[in-house]
Amino acid sequence: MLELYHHNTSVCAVKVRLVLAEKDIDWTGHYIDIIAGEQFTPEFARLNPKCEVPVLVADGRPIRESTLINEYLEDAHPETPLRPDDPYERARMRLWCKVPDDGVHFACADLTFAAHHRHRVLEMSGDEMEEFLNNTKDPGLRERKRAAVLEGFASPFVAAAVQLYEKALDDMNDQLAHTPWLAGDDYTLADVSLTPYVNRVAMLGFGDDWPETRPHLADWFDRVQARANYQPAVRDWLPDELVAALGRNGTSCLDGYEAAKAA
Ligand SMILES: N[C@@H](CCC(=O)N[C@@H](CS)C(=O)NCC(=O)O)C(=O)O
Repeated sequence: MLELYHHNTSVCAVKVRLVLAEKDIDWTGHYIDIIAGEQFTPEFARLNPKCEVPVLVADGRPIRESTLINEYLEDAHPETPLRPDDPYERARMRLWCKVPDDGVHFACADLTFAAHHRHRVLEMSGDEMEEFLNNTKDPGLRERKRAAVLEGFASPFVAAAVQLYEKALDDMNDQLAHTPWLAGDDYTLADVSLTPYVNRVAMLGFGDDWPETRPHLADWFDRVQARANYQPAVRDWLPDELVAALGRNGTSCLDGYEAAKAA
C-alpha cells in the first residue's frame, strides 16, 4: 500500500500525483496544509526531517524528494514506462528532471510566496508569522520566504527567480521545437517534472503571451493539460475559488513579474 503525504497546490506533490495517475496506481493520501504549518509537527518531521511534502510511504518505509519518489515509482511499477530505454536518452531525460532541483523550485517558491502565499502569512499574528518563518529549516530558503512575504515582488530574490524561470521556459520552448516531448517522442518523467512549474506560472497569469512568444511551449502545455493524468493529479486539487482569485490577481502580479524580468 502506498501513502502520500501531500498538499493540494504543492508543485512537488503534483509531480508525484501525475505519475501515480499516469500509472493508475492506488494510493492513500494524508493532507498536510503547508501554509498553515502542518509540515512542522514532530510526527511529520520523523518522515521528512526537512519538513517538506511530498513523502511517499511504501510498505511503511518513507521516501522523500519528488524526483527520487518518481524514480522509485518507475522502478517499482515499470508498467506504463515513463523513462526512455536507451541509457543516453535516459540521461538526457534526467537532465530535465534536474531543472527544478537545480534552482527553478526555489524560484517557484519566491514567485508563489510573492504573488499568493504572502497574503495568507500576513494574516497571521506577528508571533505566528515569526514561528512560521523560523520553522523553515534551510536558512537560504528561510530568508527568501521572509523577503517574499514582507516585500512581495520587491524582494531582492524575485528578479533572479524570474530570470531563471524565463531561461528554463526558453530552453523548454527550444527543445520542443525539435521533439514533441522534452526527452523525445514520448511523454516521460521529464515532462512530469516540469508540468507543475509551468502550470504555476500559467496560473499566476504570466503565460498568456506564450502562444506568440513560446509557441512550442504553449502547444506542449495544451497537450499536457489534455492528458488523462492532469485532471486527477492537478485540477481536481485546485479549489475553484483559488483558480478564480489567481486569475484576478494576475494583472497586478504581472506588473511585478514584468519589472523583475526587465531588471
Ligand atoms: N526538493 C524537494 C522540495 C520539497 C518542497 O520544497 N516542498 C514544498 C512544497 S512544493 C514544501 O513542503 N514546503 C514546505 C515549507 O516550505 O515549509 C522535493 O522535490 O520533494
